[in-house]
Amino acid sequence: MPCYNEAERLDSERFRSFADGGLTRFLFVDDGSSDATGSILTELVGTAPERLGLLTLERNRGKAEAVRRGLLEALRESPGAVGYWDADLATPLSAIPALCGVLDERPEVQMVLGSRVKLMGREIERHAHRHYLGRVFATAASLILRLPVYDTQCGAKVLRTTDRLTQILQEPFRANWTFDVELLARFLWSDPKESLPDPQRTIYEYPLPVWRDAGGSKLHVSDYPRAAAELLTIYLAYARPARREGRSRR
Ligand SMILES: Nc1nc2c(ncn2[C@@H]2O[C@H](COP(=O)(O)OP(=O)(O)O)[C@@H](O)[C@H]2O)c(=O)[nH]1
Ligand SMILES: [Mg+2]
Repeated sequence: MPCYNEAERLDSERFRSFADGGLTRFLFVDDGSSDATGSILTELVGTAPERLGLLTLERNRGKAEAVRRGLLEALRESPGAVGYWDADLATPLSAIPALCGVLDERPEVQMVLGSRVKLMGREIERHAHRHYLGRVFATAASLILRLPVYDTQCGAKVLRTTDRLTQILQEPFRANWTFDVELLARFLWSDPKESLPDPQRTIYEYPLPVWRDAGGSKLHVSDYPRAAAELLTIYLAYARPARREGRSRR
């Protein structure tokens, strides 16, 4: 759970009660917060230290690095799967068993991505401008990755523990807001020794039943140009044909 200045939004009780009943362990990463997040998390973790943990980054490193450091820390305990989840609980914690269930039912799947698809009978509540900007972004990401992926940016993902996962998390991400796209690019193309995974079998998008914009987002429309620049960086570093061919020849 990457947390940066979440004192206002963090719903400690929800985490406590969810952790109480289940198999999930939460590791909160305090990403150099300057508000009361650190003390709130310390208190929360103290109530159930066997199920809740805290990793404190001394200074603010951004969501991508907070997630990467948290995942590597979580992997040290060799769980069956790890994941990351936005602390504002825009995706409710109740989706965790559903995403993990996909890993249980489909042994070939290595990544389960929560996906915000506005279907009848679902509660996907996003502001219109974020929805449409998000669709443009998602289309660009899908072209770069050459995958029919609908939603790369939902902050709810579960990843099967594999050597490949540990390996692709070793280096800090180049991107910050769009690191999810970079994670997918690394998963697809970064290991020249192993055969490349078939994304249609190994990556699974799970249409969420509920997703509610929690408000208080730190991502502003003014960040979109930066997100676009990050996508270009990802394309140049991983996806352009010359890079991919170079990798497969190595
Ligand atoms: N904005 C921001 N969020 C961070 C940072 N580090 C970790 N996060 C976490 O990233 C998650 C998503 O943040 P949020 O502002 O809700 O972004 P959005 O939902 O994508 O609009 C939250 O759990 C944040 O606490 C950081 O440096 N900046
Ligand atoms: Mg949010």
